[in-house]
Amino acid sequence: MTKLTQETARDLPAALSPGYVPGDHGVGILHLGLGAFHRAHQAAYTDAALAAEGGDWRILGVSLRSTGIVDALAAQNGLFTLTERGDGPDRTRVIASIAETIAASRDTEAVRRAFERPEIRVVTLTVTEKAYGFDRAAMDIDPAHADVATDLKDPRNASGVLGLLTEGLRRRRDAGLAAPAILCCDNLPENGALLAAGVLGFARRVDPSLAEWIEREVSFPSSMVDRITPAATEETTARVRDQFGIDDAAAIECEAFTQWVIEEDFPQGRPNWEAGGALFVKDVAPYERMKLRMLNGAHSLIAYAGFLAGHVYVRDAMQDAALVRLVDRHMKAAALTVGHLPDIDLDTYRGELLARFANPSIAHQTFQIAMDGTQKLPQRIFAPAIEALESDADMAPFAFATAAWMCYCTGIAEDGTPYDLRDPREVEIRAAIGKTDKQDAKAICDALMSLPDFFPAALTNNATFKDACTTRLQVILTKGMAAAILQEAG
Ligand code: CS2
Repeated sequence: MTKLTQETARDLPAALSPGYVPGDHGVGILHLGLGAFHRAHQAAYTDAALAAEGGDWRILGVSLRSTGIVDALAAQNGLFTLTERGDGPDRTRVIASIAETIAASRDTEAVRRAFERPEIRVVTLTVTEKAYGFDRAAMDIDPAHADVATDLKDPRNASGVLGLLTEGLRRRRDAGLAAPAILCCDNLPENGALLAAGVLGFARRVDPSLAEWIEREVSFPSSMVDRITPAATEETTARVRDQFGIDDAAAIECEAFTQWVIEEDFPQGRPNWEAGGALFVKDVAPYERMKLRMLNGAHSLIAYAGFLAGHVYVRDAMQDAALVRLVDRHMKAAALTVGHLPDIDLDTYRGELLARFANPSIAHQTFQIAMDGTQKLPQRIFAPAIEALESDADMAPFAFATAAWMCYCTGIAEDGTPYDLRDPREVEIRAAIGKTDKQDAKAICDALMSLPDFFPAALTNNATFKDACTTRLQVILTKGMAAAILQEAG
């Protein structure tokens, strides 16, 4: 079997090959988080930009935890195949935008040193919500977050996200280098402002003059990113092997749809990401709200309700007519909280989302989406729930999604099988509901609503919302999720 490398890539059909000679282009982007999503999204946009316009914009990719992806990419000269799977035939191409890789767990100093390279003009991040260590309510760092706490003690040897960014920026300032733009690509609300607040919060504690420099010099544009990308499986690799006769240990597959809306604020320049379809706007917030509340909110509903009802993949859940009615209802309620977008009709968007979720070629596990609920629910479910309550709109969809998450927190499937919650607050959640009677919805609801810094007071103090959650959780616990879905869907 032929391994994918620079040499073997030359023999591939032209349609697969990058439209440029990778070695002709230098590095310009430092990216943290080399997971599937980055390879299906920013790496693909950068690839399109390089093909369209050239430039020294290849990516130095850092994997913060896993070393496997770094080894796989290093053995393939950074190349990997991306297969887009939508309505039409699959479309596979070789992405060549990743030039170099670092496994942070093996060599963290190499990551810190990467910031010292003058050619780095943009830093991008896909590290997941939980990796940062924000105190979102205070728009500051959470000093209790494990990485933040460790890095505050030894900032020059930082290895967590906020610590690394701060130390990287310190080195740039001290070397007299221009500040890069730092672009957060995680599913967080106002992710640019939040990341700025986190980095500044960290810097203020270790070096106030650095904080001033960062405030003056560093731009943190916000961005909304979207492309459904399940974790790659053996089938992903097998498909590429069978179709093209190449062995690609970093192969990835995703849906055909893709969207990237970015705030235009790149003082040192940026790739022509428009070539991949990116949209540059002044204010990303309404796009973010739409995506987080309609797509991700409905995704979380599907994850918890679908997983508990026995649906392994989102596409299976979308065959459950009653659950689809709830998904549609959820998106309608969420849409009411989004506001006006000049170029997007929210009814059309909702219809597209239903079709995207049902995509039979995408094997996206409900259990994968269910993870990290405490990091996801605030922006996906709680924020629109509060707005729905304020405007006297229907809050039942948000209460049902919340109740589904609460049932998921019990950690026991309906057939009695235990599962890990895969949430950074798993221990706390288990401690909170450990002693409660697993049939007592009120006790579980009270316990989970009392987790510190999680449920907003606007929800816990609202008897209507609390009752709506408790009643629904009681139905789920008593009758099972499938029956509860049917009852809720009416
Ligand atoms: C999903 C997202 O896992 C999750 O929480 O909701 O990863 C979702 O697939 C992406 O945001 C789609 O762009």
